[in-house]
Amino acid sequence: MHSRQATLLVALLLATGCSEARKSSPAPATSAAAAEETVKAEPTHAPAVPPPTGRDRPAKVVVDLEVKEVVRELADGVKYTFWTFGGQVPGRFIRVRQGDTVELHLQNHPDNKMPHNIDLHAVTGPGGGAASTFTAPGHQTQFTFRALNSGLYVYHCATAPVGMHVANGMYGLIYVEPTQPLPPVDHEFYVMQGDFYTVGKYREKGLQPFDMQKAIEENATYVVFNGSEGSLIGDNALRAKVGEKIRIFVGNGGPNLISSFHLIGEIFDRVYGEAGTSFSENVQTTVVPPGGAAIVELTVQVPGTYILVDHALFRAFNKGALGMLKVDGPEQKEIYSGREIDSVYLGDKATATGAMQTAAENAAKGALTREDQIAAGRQLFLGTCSPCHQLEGQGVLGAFPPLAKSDFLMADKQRSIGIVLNGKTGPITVNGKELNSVMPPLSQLPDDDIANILTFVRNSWGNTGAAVTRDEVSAVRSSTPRPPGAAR
Ligand code: HEC
Ligand SMILES: [Cu+2]
Repeated sequence: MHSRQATLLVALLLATGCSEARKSSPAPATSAAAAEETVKAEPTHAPAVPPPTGRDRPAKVVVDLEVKEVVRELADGVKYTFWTFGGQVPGRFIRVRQGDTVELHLQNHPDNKMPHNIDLHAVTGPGGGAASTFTAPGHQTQFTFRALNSGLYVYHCATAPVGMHVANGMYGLIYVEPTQPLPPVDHEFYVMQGDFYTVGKYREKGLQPFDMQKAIEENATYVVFNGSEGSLIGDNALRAKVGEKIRIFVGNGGPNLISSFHLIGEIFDRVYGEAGTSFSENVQTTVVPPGGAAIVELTVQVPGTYILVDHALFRAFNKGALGMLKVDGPEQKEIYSGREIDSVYLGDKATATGAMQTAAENAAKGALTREDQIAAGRQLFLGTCSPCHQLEGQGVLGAFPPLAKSDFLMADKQRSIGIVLNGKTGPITVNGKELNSVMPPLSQLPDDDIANILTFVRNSWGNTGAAVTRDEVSAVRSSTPRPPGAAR
C-alpha cells in the first residue's frame, strides 16, 4: 500500500509539474537500475488523439477511466441513454508505448444504474481485464498489465448482456506505440464507428430506448461515427490544410456491423490493415470489423470537403455513417478542377442541420411554427426530392413533373401526402402536361420530415397553401397500404 501511494504521488507530481522535462530529457545514466518512471495518461475525447508519448523507454502509466451513463443526442432531436467510458462515445483514446506497464483504474459513477467492466484487446491475459474490473455503481477497481504488443486496439465493456453494453456505446481505442514510432504527421484523428438500435425509426424524435430484438437481428437503426449522426458534420468536421499529412485511427465498436471505411475523394496512401504492423499502399476502402481497427494515412492535396463514409451506402445516407474532412488552402487545378461539393449528393448533410434541429426542438415543446417547418423542409427537400424534381421544383420535362405552381400538387393535400409515402405510378397530368412515370415510395422518412417537406413545397416557388402536420401524415400512413418493398 505504501509503495502504491508513493508512486501515485510521483505520478501526480510528474503530471502537474514536469510534463515538458519528461518528454525530452533522456534518463540519467545513474537511474538505469531505478524503478520505471510513472506517468499519468491523459486520454482524449474523439476526434482528438493524445500526443505521442515521446518516450524512448517503458514507463508505468496510470490510466483513469470513468464510466458514465448519460443521455446525449444520437441524431437531431433524437436522444439516447449512452453508457460510456468517459462521458462520450467512443470512449477516451488511451495512448501508451510498447513495454509500458499500464495501471488501469475503472470508476463506475455513483449515479449509474449498471455494473460495468473493461476488456482491452491490448491485454495479454484471460478476459483482457474483464474479470479484474467488474465494478458496481459507486465503486472503482484496478488492474495492471504489460503492453507487450504494439498496435491499435479496441477496448469495450464485457458485462452481461455484453452485446447490449457495447450497443450502448461502451467501446474505445488504446494505441500502443511501437518502440520505433510511426513518422510524425500534421494531424492525428480518432474516428470510431458503431451501430445503434432504437425502438423508434431512424430520426424519430425524442428519447429512444434500446431495441434488443433489432440488435439480435442486426437490423441497425443508426450506424454512426463518433457516437452521433452530427459528430463530424458542419462545424464538427475534421479540418486540415492543403499539403498536410493526416493519420486517422479508425475503430469499430460494432456490436454487429463490419465497416467498409472510405473517404470520398481521397486515396489512402497507407493502410495498416486490421491495425497490424505491415501496411498496404494506395487503398480506396478498408474493412474494419467490430472489435477491430485500422490506421489510415493520407495527404490532402486539393481543398474542399471530403466525406467519410461506411461505403455500405444505405448506412451513410440513411443511417448516419457520414462525416466530413474540410481542407482549406489554394486551389490545385492541375490535380482537380471544377465543382467540388455536390449538395445533392450530400443530401440534407450539405447544409448545417440547424433548421432541422430548431424544428425538432420547437415540435417537442408544442411550439412548431410554419416558418420552422419551411426552413427544415427546405433542407430535407434538397437531399430527398431535388435530385428528381430539381432545386427550384421546376421538374424535368418528360421525366419529373414540376412541383412549382403544380395544380396537381395543390389540388389535394391528402393525396400529396400519399404520393410521398406510397410513391406514384401511372398516367398523371400536371399543369396540362401528361406523364406516365414512376416515383418511388419515401415511407422511410419520419412523419415530421414529410410534414416539413410538404409544408415547404406547398409554400415555395409561387405555391401557397396550408401547413401539413405530422398528425395528418400519420393518419395517411395508417389508412393507406405501403406498396411492396416500401419501408414501414
Ligand atoms: C426518384 C425521383 C423522384 C423523387 C426522389 C421524388 N419524386 Fe416526386 N415524382 C416523381 C415522378 C416521376 C412523379 C410522377 C409519377 C407519375 O408519372 O405517375 C412524381 C410525382 C410527384 C408529385 C405529384 C405530381 C406533381 O408534380 O405535383 C408530387 C406532389 C411529388 N412527386 C412530390 C415529391 C416530394 C415532396 C418528394 C420528396 C420527398 C419527391 N416527390 C421525390 C419522381 C420523384
Ligand atoms: Cu458496461
